[in-house]
Amino acid sequence: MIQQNCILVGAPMDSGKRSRGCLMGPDAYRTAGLATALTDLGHSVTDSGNVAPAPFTPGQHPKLYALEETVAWTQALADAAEAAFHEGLPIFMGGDHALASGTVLGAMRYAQAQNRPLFVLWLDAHSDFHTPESTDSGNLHGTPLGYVTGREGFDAFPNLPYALPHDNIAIIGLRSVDAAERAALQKTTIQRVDMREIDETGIATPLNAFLEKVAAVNGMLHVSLDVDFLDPSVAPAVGTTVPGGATVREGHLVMEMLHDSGLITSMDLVELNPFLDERGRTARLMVDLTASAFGRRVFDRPTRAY
Ligand code: HAR
Ligand code: MN
Ligand code: MN
Ligand code: MN
Repeated sequence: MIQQNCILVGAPMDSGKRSRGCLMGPDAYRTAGLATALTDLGHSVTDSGNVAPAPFTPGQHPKLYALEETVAWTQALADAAEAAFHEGLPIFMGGDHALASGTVLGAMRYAQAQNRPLFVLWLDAHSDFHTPESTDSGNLHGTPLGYVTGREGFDAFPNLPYALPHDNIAIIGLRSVDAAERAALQKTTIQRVDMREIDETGIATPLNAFLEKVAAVNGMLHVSLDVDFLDPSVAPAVGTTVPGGATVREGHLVMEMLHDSGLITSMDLVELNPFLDERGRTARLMVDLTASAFGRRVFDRPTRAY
C-alpha cells in the first residue's frame, strides 16, 4: 500500500448557510480519531491546525448570506490548500461545503503548476451548481461547483486560473437538485449520477467509468464528501438531510474503490454539524469512511488497474 503524508487542515467555515454548527466539525473529526485512523494504516499525519478567513468587512447583500466572509474563507483556504499540497496529501476537515470553493481553487492552482489535469468527484445529495444569481436560498454552500466551473456572477470571488472542465467532474448521490441547477447541469457534460442510477446499476459502475477517465490522463483527483451523500438514518449530523441516500456499504465501497485506484490527491470532509449528531456517530462514520479511502480493508485484494 502506498504510504501517504496526510496533511489535516481544519476549515471551521460556517458562513455558507444560515444554520450554525459546522464550525465544530474539525474538532469533532479530531475527537473521533481521524489522525489515529490514518496512522494505524501506516500513513504519516500532520495536523496543521485550523485555517482562519482572510480579513473582511461584513456587508449587507440583498440576497446572499455572508458573502464577504465566504469570499474571505475562499481566499484563505485556496492559499492553505496550495501550501498543503507541497507538504503532502491534504484532507480538509470542514466546515460547510462552501469551503470547497477554496480547496478546489487551491487544487486547480497546484495541478496547473504540476501540468496535470484536475478531476473532482462530488459525493452529495445536492449538485451545488448554483450561481449567486440562480440561488433561491442565498446560501453559498450551494454554489461551489458553479464557481469552479466558471459560471457567471462570481465577481466577488478570487479569479480562477481556468474553468474546471465539465468532463472532469462527476457528482454521485444526487437526489435534491433545484430547477435552475437542473436546467444548467443538463446542458453540461458533468457526469450526474442520481440515486436512481445507483439503484439500477450499483454505485461501482459509474464510479469506475469516472476513475478510468482520471487514470487515462494521469489526473489529480479531489474528492469532496458531503455528509448528506449518506442516508440521514446513518448520518444524521447535517443540516440538509435528504432521505434515500447512500447506505453505509455504498459509502465504504466508493472509498475502498478510490483507495484501490491510487488516484486520490486531496479530500474534503464537509457539512458535518456536530450540534446535530447523536453520540458522535456521524463523525465516527466519516472517519471510518476516510479510513477506507486510505486503505482500511478486511482482506487484501488484487489492485484493479485503471
Ligand atoms: N440547492 C439548495 C440551495 O441552494 C440546497 C443546497 C444545499 N447544499 C448543501 N451542500 N448542503 O450540498 O440552497
Ligand atoms: Mn454539498
Ligand atoms: Mn505552488
Ligand atoms: Mn449536500
